[in-house]
Amino acid sequence: MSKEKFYITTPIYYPSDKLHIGHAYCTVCTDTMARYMRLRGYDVMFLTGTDEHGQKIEDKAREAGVSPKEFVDNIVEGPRGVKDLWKLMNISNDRFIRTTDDYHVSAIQKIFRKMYDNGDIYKGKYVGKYCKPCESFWTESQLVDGKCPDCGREVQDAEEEAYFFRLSKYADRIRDLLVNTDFLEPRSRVNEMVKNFIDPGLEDLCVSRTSFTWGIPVDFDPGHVVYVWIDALSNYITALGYMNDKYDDFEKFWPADVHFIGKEIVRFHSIIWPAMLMSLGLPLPKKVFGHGWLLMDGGKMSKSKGNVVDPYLLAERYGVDALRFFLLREFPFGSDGNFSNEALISRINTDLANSLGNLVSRTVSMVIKYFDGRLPESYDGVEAMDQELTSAAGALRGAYQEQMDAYAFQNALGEIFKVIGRANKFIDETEPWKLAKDESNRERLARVMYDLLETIRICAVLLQPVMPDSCGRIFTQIGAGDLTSWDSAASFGMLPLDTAVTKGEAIFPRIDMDRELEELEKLSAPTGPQVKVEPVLPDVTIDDFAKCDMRVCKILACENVKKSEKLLKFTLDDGSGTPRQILSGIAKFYKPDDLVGKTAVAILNLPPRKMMGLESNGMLLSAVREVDGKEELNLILLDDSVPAGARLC
Ligand code: ME8
Repeated sequence: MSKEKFYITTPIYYPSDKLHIGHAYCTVCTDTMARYMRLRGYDVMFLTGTDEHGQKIEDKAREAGVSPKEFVDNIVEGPRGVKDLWKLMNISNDRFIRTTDDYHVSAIQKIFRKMYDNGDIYKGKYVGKYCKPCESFWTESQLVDGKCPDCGREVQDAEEEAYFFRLSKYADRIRDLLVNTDFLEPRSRVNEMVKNFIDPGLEDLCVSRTSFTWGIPVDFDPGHVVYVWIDALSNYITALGYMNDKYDDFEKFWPADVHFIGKEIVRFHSIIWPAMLMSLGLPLPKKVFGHGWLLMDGGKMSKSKGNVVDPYLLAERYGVDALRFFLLREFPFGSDGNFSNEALISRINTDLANSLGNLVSRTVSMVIKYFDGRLPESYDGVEAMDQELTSAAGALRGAYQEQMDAYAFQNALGEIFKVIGRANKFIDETEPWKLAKDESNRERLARVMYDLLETIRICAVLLQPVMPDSCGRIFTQIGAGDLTSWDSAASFGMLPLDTAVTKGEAIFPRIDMDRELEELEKLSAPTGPQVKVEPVLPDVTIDDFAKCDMRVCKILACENVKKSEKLLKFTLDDGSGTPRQILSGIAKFYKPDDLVGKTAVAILNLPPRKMMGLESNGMLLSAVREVDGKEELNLILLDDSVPAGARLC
């Protein structure tokens, strides 16, 4: 009988910066689901990859002085890049797609042409707003307070000839899909989509660009590149072989069982993606699940905020499995959660070191101490000592499955740790060290040990999708042999009575919280000064700019203003022949004598202003920024060869 299929995907990542723990979160969750379905016996296809086109990458590459392809190659394939990270995190993806792969590029051109040929893509003129960081087009009505509704940043005016996709045509079908089926989860995200995007009226989507080149060219209209989201979303089918010969798995695996994605890209996956598939005449994915964000101090992690957490650092320090476990156990999958080093260490100590690790090492040590490492072949009819424990362990697989099938990883792990907690309590209650003192209790003692080993085994079988390596080590220590399958966890008592254990190293060592927090702080402290970069202000016109009369001025004299700690009084040659007086609040940063004779820049046409009884006619220009929380300032000084009165433009 052929196995049932299961196709699961992560979003494909933008290789514009190194990935952070938030990216690892989604991939670890997807990996756990894929491993769980493999454990259940499914034929799994797990796809991940990178989304490599678009203006943002073109800009970043230019800044770095390399070609866009070189830029993304380094982040995807280079040391400590995306692929290295997934290897480190033990991600078991079956396929990795890069949207710069040739087969994907030509498939996108065919997909675009197919939608053009069937009338769903047409040529028009785009007039609207564009958010560069999100690479998203918006209409005026979609903006929130005039800003990008996704990221809250400033948007730009955009007008150009472009191709459009008839999204509006699919509005009713999409509404029906969202409202009347379980396509999108959690359900709260449905209301968001309907209220924000469908109710105001779905407008046709601009799906080509001409203002940059780093994208997949529209083959029948060179000069246009395909909108990056059309390119990116299609990865889920091109990676199976849709419209290409590279793979031949489309018939087998499409439609996807679930796309796991972050909440900010739900709009693309639950509105645009199904509409594209409808246009292509393809079946829709069975489910889209929009998970929450890992937050730092209540805000989203982002490189520009400087609050990203490095998964390499944590995995190398505490072990990949401990980090994977933390991500799944600590945060409910559908909601946001606050990341902190303290929560990570405390979770590792409580659940892994104290609870699971301790249970394994105590049990194995006792079997070695009391039975020389091997339990007897029979216990002379001694029944399980604790019905509550054995029935909880026997029923665990069912309870766990119910939660896993609902993507409730936190609860699924919660079920396992309830049983682990019960087993630790069982040791305290039965006090094996007392039973061991009396030879007549030998069978009862063996039964206690057996119940513990079997409980550990069942828990480890079910923990495998989350901590594959550590479970392998547990199996070795408790002598589980090949009893590690899904079927072997169906009921209590499959482990042979005369199981032999092997002492090994502690699987989850306890972490010294205070010392580690201090270390982590040091390790993640930025090297070099931290400069706070202010966001760019809204646009002004060139005419506005031209109204500012900025000139080169020679500093003829400079002195402190009496009774003022801040002000310096400058006498300047602005080229007009009449000396100009300007007061500037920079006394904290310069000694007057050091500035005399220097060449500075001033804006001259500001209205005169009185300070400390003296008139200031203009303002000297300085570069100001906040470094490590303190204001720093540099007066703008030019080469002395530039003459007084020269205008800045
Ligand atoms: O969105 N917490 O790529 P991306 C949780 N290329 N998840 C987070 C996160 C955080 N702090 N930060 C990012 C893209 N993510 C597109 C996808 S799919 C056809 C194209 C998640 O690299 C984010 O929610 O910006 C998203 O699901 C994923 O990382 C990739 O983000």
